[in-house]
Amino acid sequence: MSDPFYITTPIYYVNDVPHIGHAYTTVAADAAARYRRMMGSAVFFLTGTDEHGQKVEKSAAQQGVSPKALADRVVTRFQKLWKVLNISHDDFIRTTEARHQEAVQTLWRTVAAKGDIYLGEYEDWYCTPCETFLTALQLQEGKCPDCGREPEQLKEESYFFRMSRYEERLLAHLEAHPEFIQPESRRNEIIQFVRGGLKDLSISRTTFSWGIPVPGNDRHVIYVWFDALTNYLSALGYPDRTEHFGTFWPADVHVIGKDILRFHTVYWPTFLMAADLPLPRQVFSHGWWTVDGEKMSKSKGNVVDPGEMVQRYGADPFRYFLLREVPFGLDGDFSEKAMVGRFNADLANDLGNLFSRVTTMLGKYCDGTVPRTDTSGQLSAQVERAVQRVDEEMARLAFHKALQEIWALINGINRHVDQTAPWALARQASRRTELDRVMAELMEALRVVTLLISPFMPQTAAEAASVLGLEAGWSTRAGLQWGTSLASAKIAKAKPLFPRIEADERPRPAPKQPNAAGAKQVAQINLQEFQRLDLRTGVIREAEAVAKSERLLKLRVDLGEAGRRQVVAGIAAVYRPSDLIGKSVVVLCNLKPAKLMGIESQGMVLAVEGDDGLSLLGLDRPVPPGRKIH
Ligand code: ME8
Repeated sequence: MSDPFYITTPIYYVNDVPHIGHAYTTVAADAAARYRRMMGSAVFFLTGTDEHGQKVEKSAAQQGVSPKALADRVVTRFQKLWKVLNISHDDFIRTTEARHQEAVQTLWRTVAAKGDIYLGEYEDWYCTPCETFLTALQLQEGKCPDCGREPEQLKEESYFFRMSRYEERLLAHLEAHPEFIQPESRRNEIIQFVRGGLKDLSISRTTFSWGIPVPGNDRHVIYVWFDALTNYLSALGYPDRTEHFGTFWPADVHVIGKDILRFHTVYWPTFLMAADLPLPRQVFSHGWWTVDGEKMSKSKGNVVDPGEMVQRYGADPFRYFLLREVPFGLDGDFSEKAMVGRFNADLANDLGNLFSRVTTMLGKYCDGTVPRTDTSGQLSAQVERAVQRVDEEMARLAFHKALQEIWALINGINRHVDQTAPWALARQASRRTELDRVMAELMEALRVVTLLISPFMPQTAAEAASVLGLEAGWSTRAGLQWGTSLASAKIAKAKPLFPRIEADERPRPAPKQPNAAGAKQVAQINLQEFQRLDLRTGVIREAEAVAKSERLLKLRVDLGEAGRRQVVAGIAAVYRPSDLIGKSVVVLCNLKPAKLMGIESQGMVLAVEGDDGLSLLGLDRPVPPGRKIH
């Protein structure tokens, strides 16, 4: 097997559900992994979740569950999303797994045995959202310089890592290996930081307990970043020096967002130096997504749910958009308008059209069979050049450039169709040989395009490959070579790969959980229209399960002067009848009565789908039942 390739994503915190930023890093790493597999490398692609630390502990406490229960719930959200996005990771590591905890404790012991860990006292600041120790000098007007939130002051016994010892060695490494930090601009920033002096790093905490115990002193838990970074080793079987470990360590590239660059290019290499382990070859830090020009945040309600995007546009168009829209390494902005624009222009028009017009012509003029003939024309040179350039761009993780090259080729092939005009050749029997040749060349070009898009759009490529009748194992380095492998192949009838999205038309029904971006596209109404809804406050007086239904509860809702009504609600998965008695709710009273499981429902209680299931709409302050909502 030729050169091994080990690529990783960050392991994501489980205090929050996945969003577009997580999807971005993971899709990018996936495209790189798939490309390298196609080129014949032995690839190990790792992702996972970061489940310890104060942030996760806090979040779990707020939700009234144990940190492990929170992790167990949120991890499935990540795993499901990676499935729908067709992420081809070889392993998924969770930091609560025994294999990881052992690795972290061994790394700790190794560094301690070197004399690089000592007990002291930490007296400074800590930013929990960033899981970062800060000095008073670093604070900006009392706030964390990275996230702008207020840090807490700590004074506690702590173990320290002698990071200062590695300042010179790290600088020398950064200078000798310009490829270590990419892109270049980020490298300078880190060199400046290290030149400013490395202090010893606090690497344990005593004031909370959700973490891996320090070997020999379980009053302390290991600092979450010492824990998390070690995942890149533990997934390979460290501390056992297995063949697997020997094959894949050091990692070829850690793909991360720019928010966590310092942890990966200062802390991580110095931990590894202390443990006498080789350093990763590269850390690639990509840019930051905003949404409709604004920072993404829960309070703004503009967080983009990748699952929703996949539902609306499909996994491949979403993957394509993420990697094509923004140069890898720079910041970018997400909007559905831009997404639809790319979909129609690049996917429906350029790629989709090319595929359908060429296969349709083959059906018409060649009876669906690829002519067996010489194909060494002008197209072959264009394709060979594109393959070469894509390879160069992928080596630098310049996904946007690789895609530009592929699209330049697609457009070149579309022009070739126009220039050779097979429909005109088909009208003259004397030009049969020429027509055969043009069609064979076009089909060969389609075949190579299918391979080239496969790392980015695996489903579409598989569909195209099946139309072309390519055999299993079609995506190989050898397959990228121009040839005649399709000669005499019978081509299936192709469905359009990307039916166009018309302006303002959603390809799928409105999502279950519209976010702010989604809400903007819903048609506007005026006040009179709103007032047609008879919305009133109500109080639940009785609640009982509905026989044979796991979803429904039968409620009796007090509407004050308007009397009591029977309402059937699909909330049994989240609410127990006994918890509902006395609860204030919002009721839509003029909804036409309907029968649910044979029981009449005379209205609807309003609820919203949260990340963990339904939540009933309530009132902020006590209000008598029956009041009209306006
Ligand atoms: O930092 N734009 O986990 P995390 C682009 N557990 N990428 C974004 C993004 C945005 N707006 N928001 C998040 C952690 N990301 C640690 C990592 S690794 C040993 C431990 C992506 O859940 C980006 O990759 O906060 C960023 O680095 C990562 O999510 C942070 O994920």
